[in-house]
Amino acid sequence: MPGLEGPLDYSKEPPRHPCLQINAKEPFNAEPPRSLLVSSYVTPVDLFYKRNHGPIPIVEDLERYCFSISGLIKNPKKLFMKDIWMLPKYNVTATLQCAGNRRTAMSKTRKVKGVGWDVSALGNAVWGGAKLADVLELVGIPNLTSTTQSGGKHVEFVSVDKCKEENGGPYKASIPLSQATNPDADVLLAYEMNGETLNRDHGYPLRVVVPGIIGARSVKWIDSINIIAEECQGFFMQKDYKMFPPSVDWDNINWASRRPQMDFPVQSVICSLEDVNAIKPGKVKISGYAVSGGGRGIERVDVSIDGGKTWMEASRYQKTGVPYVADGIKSDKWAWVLFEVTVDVMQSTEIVAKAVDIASNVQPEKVEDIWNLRGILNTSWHRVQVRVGHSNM
Ligand SMILES: Nc1nc2c(c(=O)[nH]1)N[C@H]1C(S)=C(S)[C@@H](COP(=O)(O)O)O[C@H]1N2
Ligand SMILES: [Mo]
Repeated sequence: MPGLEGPLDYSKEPPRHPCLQINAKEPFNAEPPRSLLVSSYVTPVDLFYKRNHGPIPIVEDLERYCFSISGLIKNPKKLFMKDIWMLPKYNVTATLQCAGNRRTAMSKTRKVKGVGWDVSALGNAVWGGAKLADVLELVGIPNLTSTTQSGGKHVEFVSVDKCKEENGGPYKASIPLSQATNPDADVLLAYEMNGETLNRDHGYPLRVVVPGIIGARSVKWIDSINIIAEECQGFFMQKDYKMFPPSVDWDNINWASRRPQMDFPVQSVICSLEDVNAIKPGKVKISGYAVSGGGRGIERVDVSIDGGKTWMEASRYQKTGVPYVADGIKSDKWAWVLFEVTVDVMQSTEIVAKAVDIASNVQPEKVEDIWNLRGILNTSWHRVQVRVGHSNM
C-alpha cells in the first residue's frame, strides 16, 4: 500500500530509551528493568517493551497511507486515516504481554528456542482508536457476525515489516470474526498510545490491539485486512506461538497438532526484587503485577516468604482512589493489577508470588510441568531469592 514501507535493513530505526535492557538488537527486542515496570499503573511509552521481527516500518506520507479490507466480503474497500479518525474514538486500557515473557527462566530448566525475556515483556497502556467492529461495519459486516455470507470466519491482519521467519514477507496473524465484530471484545485499530500518536516502534500509524490474548496477535503497522475462511496460515500462527506439552521436542514436533495460542493464562511477578537480592533483616516491601487473559480480573495475589509453605495475601490496585474489585465495573478488565505487601524477612529465603483469577485459575507451581520447546507462557509461581546479611550491610 502507498505511504507505508518496510525497510530491508536496520539503518532507519527510531531512537530508544537508554534504560531498556536489550535482548536482541536486530530485530530490536527490549524490556524495561523490572523495578521501573511497576512504578506506574500506565506504562510510559518509552519504557513499554518492544517486540519486533524485522526492521521498523516507515511512513512516507500519512495522507497517502491507506489499507485495504478485502477477502470474503461483497464490498472490499480502501480506507485512509481520515476514515478511521471519523469513527467514534475509544480509549481502552489494556495490558499487552508477549507469550515469551519469562522465557529466560524457563530455559534454565531445559533449553528453549527464542529471544530471552526476563519478566518485563509486557506493559499496560491506554490505547486510543476505532473499534474494529465499527471498521468492519464500513465494509458491510454487521456486529456479532461469526460467518460472512461468502464464508469468512477469520480476520487476518497483514503488515509490511520484512521478517526472516516469513522469508522476507510481512508479519501477519488472525483472530476469529466473532471476536472482531463484537464491540464488547474491545478490539481496536489504534492510532494512539497513552494519549500520544502511536510511535514507530509500537505500530505507527495504525495497529491492532486485541485485549486479553497474547501480544503476537496485535499486529503493528497495518497494511491490509483480509476476511478469510480459515485462520491465517502465516508462520507466527502455524509454526510458532503454539503451546506443546513437555514431551514434545524438535525431533517429534507436529505443528499441525496444536491450535495457535490465543488466550493468556493467569500470571504474576514480583518486580521489587531481582532474582537474587541482598537485603537487611526486617521489613521488606514486595510489589509486582498480576494479569490474566480473556478480561478475567485478579481475585487474589498470594505471597510466601518461605518458598511456598505458607502464604499471605497482597493488596491489589489499579487506579489511585478506586478500590480494585476483580469484576467491578470501575476496574479496567483488560489491564493488569499491581500488588503490594510488606513482610518481615529475618533470614535468607525464597519469596514467591502466585495469582488467582476470577475463574479461580491459579498459576502452576513448577516450571518443569509447563516447559515447552518454544518457551512460551511461563506462568509458573514467580520466585526470587533473598540473601539476608546481618552485619556490615
Ligand atoms: N507487524 C508486526 N506486528 C507485531 C509484531 C511484529 O514483529 N510485527 N510482534 C508481535 C508480538 S510477538 C508482540 S508481543 C507485540 C509487541 O508489541 P509492542 O512492540 O508494541 O510491545 O506485537 C506483535 N505485533
Ligand atoms: Mo510476542
